[in-house]
Amino acid sequence: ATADQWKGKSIYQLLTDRFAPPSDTAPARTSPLPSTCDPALQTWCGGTWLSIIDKLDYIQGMGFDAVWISPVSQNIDVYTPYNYAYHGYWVNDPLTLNPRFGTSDDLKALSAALHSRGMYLMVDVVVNNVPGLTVNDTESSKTLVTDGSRWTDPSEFHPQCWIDYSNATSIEYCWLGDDKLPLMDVNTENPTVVSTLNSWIGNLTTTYGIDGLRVDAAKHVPGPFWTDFCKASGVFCIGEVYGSDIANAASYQTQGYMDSVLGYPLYYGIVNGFGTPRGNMSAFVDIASQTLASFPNPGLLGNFIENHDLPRWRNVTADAQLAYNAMVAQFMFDGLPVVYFGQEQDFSDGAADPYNRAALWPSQYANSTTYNHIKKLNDIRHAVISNGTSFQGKNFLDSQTKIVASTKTDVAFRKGPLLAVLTNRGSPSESQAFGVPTSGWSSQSSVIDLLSCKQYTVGSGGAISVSYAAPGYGGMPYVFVSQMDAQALKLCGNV
Ligand code: ABC
Ligand code: CA
Repeated sequence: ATADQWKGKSIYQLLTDRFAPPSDTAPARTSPLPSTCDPALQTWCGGTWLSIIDKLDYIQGMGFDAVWISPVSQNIDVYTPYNYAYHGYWVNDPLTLNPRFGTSDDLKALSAALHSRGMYLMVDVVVNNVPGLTVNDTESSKTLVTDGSRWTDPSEFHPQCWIDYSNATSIEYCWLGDDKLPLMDVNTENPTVVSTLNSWIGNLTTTYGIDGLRVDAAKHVPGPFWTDFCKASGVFCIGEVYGSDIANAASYQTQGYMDSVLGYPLYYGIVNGFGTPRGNMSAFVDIASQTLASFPNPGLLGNFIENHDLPRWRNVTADAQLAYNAMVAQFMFDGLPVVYFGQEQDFSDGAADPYNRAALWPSQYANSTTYNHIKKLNDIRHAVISNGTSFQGKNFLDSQTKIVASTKTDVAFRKGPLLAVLTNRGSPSESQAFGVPTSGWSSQSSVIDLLSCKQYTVGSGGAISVSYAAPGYGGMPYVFVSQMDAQALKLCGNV
């Protein structure tokens, strides 16, 4: 699928090994299966491509229309100083499937199952590096071997050096990983490497009906490589450009390296703004404004508040209302929401890798409050998108987010027909209010908060005032729409 077709989608990110355990229909590829999945052990817990199929109702029931799965390619299958490659990122041969997660037919079955539900499949691809294993030939000499790697010739690698993050060239040509487990940097200028990878990616997407790619370590490969690689893939590419540098992230769109990138800058903005009670809202406003100004197409950014490399949101802050506000920012801002599995179950263990990768099954896939909050946010997006609801001639997808008011603790932004009013005051109930002086709606008109389905009357000059006092808790987010639109959207019954 193209970038245009991805516009408006909402993505659920999962690690294949950890999302769902094998059942009778999904034979185990790991034996013996552990009786409990302890993330500290950094080993396989048994999830497969077929086991994902068993739980698609759970994902679709939350309103997602795309699933991003961890890398599908073969990994080293040996013990390392960081234990085993359960996460799938230690790809040694992009061209071969990872037998831990199933067969070629299994991956086709997952793709078909998603498509029959009208959902897209996004696959994570790792081409920048392959793991190198250190072996002791003799007492004194150590050699690096590329166990089972596609690449063996020295010309297929960049010479060894560790990345110095203050040096742009080093970021592209030196090595990720560390002494214990070097990630050997593939020579992505070598013509054989380039043509092998380009023909592989075209084949992969067509053979398995892959609709989009999450491009691992995008900032570690010179951009022009991606232009051709993504073209050869024939599908939407969203790159991982880890870091807060907005100009650098935006260059992937301005230079035409790929369709889009994950919203790392906005992530830092959301953490600064909503990661602590009465946090730094002006940092959120700054980053959000710069993001809007810097990316030619912010509507394609992948907006997240946690992932497999970052702390769980609820580890950053336990406060539920802060999480709900952060999620409204994640869903209502320009871009595609990307929810990391477990976010909907309030997983809070996991300040870092590997603890942020717990198996989902102990949650029993519960119909939790947060699951329903996410469902509501997806429902709102779907309703405004499919209904074409517009404001001043602009619909949700075609209008750019606009920040209309902010204070130290509050922010209001409009996207098309919706006005989000958020706070970082947190859960304690406060007899405090926040006023949006110019909501865009006319005085005395009626608006509905789609999260509570309550009606509000717009005050003079178009002002809306919200209160942060509520029985038992405060600090809730609001998503307003005009009453007429609310009736058309049918999200709040007969309002
Ligand atoms: C293993 C162990 C861990 C151990 C670690 C050292 O080694 O499991 O317990 O702590 C895979 C596995 C990992 C594994 C690594 C290394 O390989 O999943 O479990 O860790 O063996 C992608 C994937 C990631 C994957 C790889 C490698 C790449 O999402 O899962 O890891 O194929 C860098 C890369 C980025 C990479 C990330 C993990 O590391 O750029 O592609 N992710 C700075 C840099 C970033 C850097 C980040 C973390 O540090 O700028 O480029 O990401 O090292 C902000 C700044 C940022 C700064 C952050 C920390 O602070 O603005 O720039 O980021 O304020
Ligand atoms: Ca590189």
